[in-house]
Amino acid sequence: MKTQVCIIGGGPAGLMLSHVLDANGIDNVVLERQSREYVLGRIRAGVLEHNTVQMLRDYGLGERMDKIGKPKDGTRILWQDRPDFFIDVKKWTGKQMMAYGQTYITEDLYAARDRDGGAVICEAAHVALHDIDSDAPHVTYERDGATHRIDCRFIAGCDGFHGPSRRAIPDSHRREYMRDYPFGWMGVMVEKPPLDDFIYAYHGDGMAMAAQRNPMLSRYYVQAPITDTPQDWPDERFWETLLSRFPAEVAAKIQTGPTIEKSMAPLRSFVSEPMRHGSLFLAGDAAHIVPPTGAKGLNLAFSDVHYLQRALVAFFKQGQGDLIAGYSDTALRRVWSAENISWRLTKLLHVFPGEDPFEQKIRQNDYDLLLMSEAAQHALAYEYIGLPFET
Ligand code: RFL
Ligand code: PHB
Repeated sequence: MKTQVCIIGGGPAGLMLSHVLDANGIDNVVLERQSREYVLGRIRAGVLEHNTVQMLRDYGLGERMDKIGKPKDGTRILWQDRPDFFIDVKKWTGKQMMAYGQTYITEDLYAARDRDGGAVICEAAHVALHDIDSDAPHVTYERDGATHRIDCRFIAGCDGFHGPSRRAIPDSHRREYMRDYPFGWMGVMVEKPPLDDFIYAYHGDGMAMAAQRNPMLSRYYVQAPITDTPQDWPDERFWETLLSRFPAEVAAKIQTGPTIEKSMAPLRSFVSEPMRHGSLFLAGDAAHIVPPTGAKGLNLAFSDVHYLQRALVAFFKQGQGDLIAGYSDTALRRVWSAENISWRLTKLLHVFPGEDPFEQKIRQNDYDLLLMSEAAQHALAYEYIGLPFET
């Protein structure tokens, strides 16, 4: 098989890139290791930045989002024994966020690929990249007991943190920056109406968070030791812990019940530079991971796709290579700003095992600055909604 762009990974980054390239008349094929049902069964992000919302609308993918998604003016922070704070993105930036789950976006993207006759090959095993240093790379994979080959001009590595694309770049040309946190987020899904706002709650025992998917589906998280598994957190323990970390008047409004999903998400900050090597581009989690504090992971995947599609369209349609050459630097500027805010929010809102009273005082002082200073409120809102795309 021959195509212009071979996209490895059928998560949000790969599917969105495929959709946008197709809309620009650029031939592409998506190779996904898992079945479609598996990909659609994953429960992950729930908050979209203004830029992501705009991209979905611009490419005809906004219909269901605008129907069932919930626009949000910001996110609330509650703090044990301190006044509440609202990250007011509407007030400071004029923009809104959208509560719309990654699962819905992936469903919308698969539906659009089906409708437009996009080539998405699921259950592609042993995907391997070849000749990425050349102008004529190829990708091999196995399916139905046979080995297949796709020749292309470019490869887009959208295969997440564990995929083969990043590792295809020689170690000597790749630098990785990593921070693992000693805790994770134990998350549950429950079929009960959510609270009105997204809420991060800081408590001396650890963070808790309230999120939402739809009017009858709530998502909650508690900070837990990294070694914990869902088996360590029977529903009763989860709810007791969650409610104890929210102020009593908010806890009273949380509707608990039997959970329909429970999983542990480790927290990690990670960037691999550069995001291009020869004919291979990396986008999304293949190149970087942020901790969920700040909800930047999915939004960064979309921002990479924005810069990458722009570069590929300029190359194939106008014969210009400068955006291809600049892709990595441009994408990385936005990546690092998201890494920065996610890291700072993670430090602000979590209890770190072994931290001393000095670190606790500094954290409290960071929060007090937010309560006091309009300049600090403005700066946080600006970073939280995500930087504008560079033109
Ligand atoms: P994805 O979604 O991981 O998709 C990559 C796709 O590549 C496929 N793949 C391969 N395909 C072919 N051959 C191979 N060898 C392959 N290896 C892997 C995978 O099956 C998959 O379908 O990356 P993408 O598209 O870059 O999208 C990024 C987002 O999914 C991610 O940033 C967020 O979901 C991160 N994230 C969260 N972000 C938030 O903003 N808020 C959250 O609450 C939130 N929760 C989460 C998360 C990520 C999690 N992970 C990665 C375990 C919770 C979890 C548990
Ligand atoms: C979610 O909706 O699951 C969610 C929202 C905000 C976050 C993390 C997760 O920071």
